[in-house]
Amino acid sequence: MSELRFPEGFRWGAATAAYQIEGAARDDGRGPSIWDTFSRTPGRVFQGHTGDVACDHYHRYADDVALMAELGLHTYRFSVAWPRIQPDGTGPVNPRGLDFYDRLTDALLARGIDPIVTLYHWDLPQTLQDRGGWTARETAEHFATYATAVHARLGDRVGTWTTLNEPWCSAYLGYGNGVHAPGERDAGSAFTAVHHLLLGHGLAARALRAAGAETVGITLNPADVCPADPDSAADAAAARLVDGLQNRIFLDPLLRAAYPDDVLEHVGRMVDPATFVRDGDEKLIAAPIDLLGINFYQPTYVAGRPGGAGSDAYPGTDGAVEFLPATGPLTDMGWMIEPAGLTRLLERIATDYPGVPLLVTENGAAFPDKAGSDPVGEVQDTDRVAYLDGHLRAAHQAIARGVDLRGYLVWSLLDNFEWAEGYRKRFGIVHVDYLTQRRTLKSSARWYQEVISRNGL
Ligand code: PNW
Repeated sequence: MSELRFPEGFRWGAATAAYQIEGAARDDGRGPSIWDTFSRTPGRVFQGHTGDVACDHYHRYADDVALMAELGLHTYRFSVAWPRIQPDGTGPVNPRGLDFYDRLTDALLARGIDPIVTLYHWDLPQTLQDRGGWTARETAEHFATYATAVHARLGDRVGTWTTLNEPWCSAYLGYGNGVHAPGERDAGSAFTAVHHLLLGHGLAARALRAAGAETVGITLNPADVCPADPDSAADAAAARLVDGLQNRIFLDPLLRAAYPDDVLEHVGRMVDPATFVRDGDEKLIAAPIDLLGINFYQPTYVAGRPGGAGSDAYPGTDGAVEFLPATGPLTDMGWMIEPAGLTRLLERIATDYPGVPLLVTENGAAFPDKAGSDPVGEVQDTDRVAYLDGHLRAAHQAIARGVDLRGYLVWSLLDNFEWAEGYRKRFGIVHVDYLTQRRTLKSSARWYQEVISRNGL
């Protein structure tokens, strides 16, 4: 296959999230988060798995940073656990919680790895949930206070800050269909949460900027929404609706300072937006950003059908939309493998929302360990190599077509706690044996190391 080079300065890295890898759920004054509560509630997570121990990264971070250095990562995206910093979500900071991220940051910098901090990857302090969580407006304000506290400690060494990871998941899976913490099921709550998450982002982004943060952004999981039949007007309308619910409801207020009218109208069938959107909010949400993080896993195909089943992850789509089942080769999540979706998505965002540099903050795949592969030697994950190779070619194609894509972060560095799926889904390029906490590079890690060193494929 022909050689493919990425632009000079392209940033190669990997991503993780606090609750998925840290463990140490009760160490050093950490308070409980909604994911502790959720995972300890029977029936919520596969086989009752929790993040209590996870990859024990809290105690093994130095070894994990050494692994990153071995792979040649330029950058590492990790999240800060809010309940380590403010155990109750408000009030005085817990210095021992900040100490951990201080040590981690220093370890990364000592190896020449540039940290990217995500301030919120879903682990809301339980105390704030008890006061309404993201359905309560005050949570947005508390989030900005927390962001300021983390920046005060790490801002002299961390240049790149993202506020939220995938607010779509927090709102729709957390408050809409209950698949994620806090497990609520109410369309009105989901839309209220969308707004307060965005408001929290805007307030935090502005506070970070005022404190001198170099690069401020947010990470979304926008969908590449495709009509089942490109010639069908009904399918196009369905695609437009889903695009509104997953993409424009976030991108428009963030980058155009206004919710789209068609989205407000759809939301209004379930809850009156005037009950949570106040004058001036959209302007606050549109605080300037320097970077937009894109997480991409698979495309979404929809058809417009009266009586269609819809999806409980997209409130109000029942009776109107049919989500097509994934086809072709699937990952262990049952997700489709269609790299062209990444090219389409990046081009679409660059076209419709020009002027913001993009970063792929997550892309990767879960595959089971193969029978016959030898975790003590190396896990032969050729399926993951093929997935990553295809998506890097797709990213390269977007760059060739003019998209300002600054880098690519693989999800994930380590096998980890895959939310409602527990530990049974493995996304890592590094294998984790949860009995011994032994890390073993998979062949995808060796392959990625080579990609980074050549800056291409
Ligand atoms: C993202 N969906 O989650 C998260 O940012 C990661 O923490 C997670 O491990 C990774 O992707 C893999 O799942 C998602 O239902 C969870 O569409 C669910 C969905 C999308 C992303």
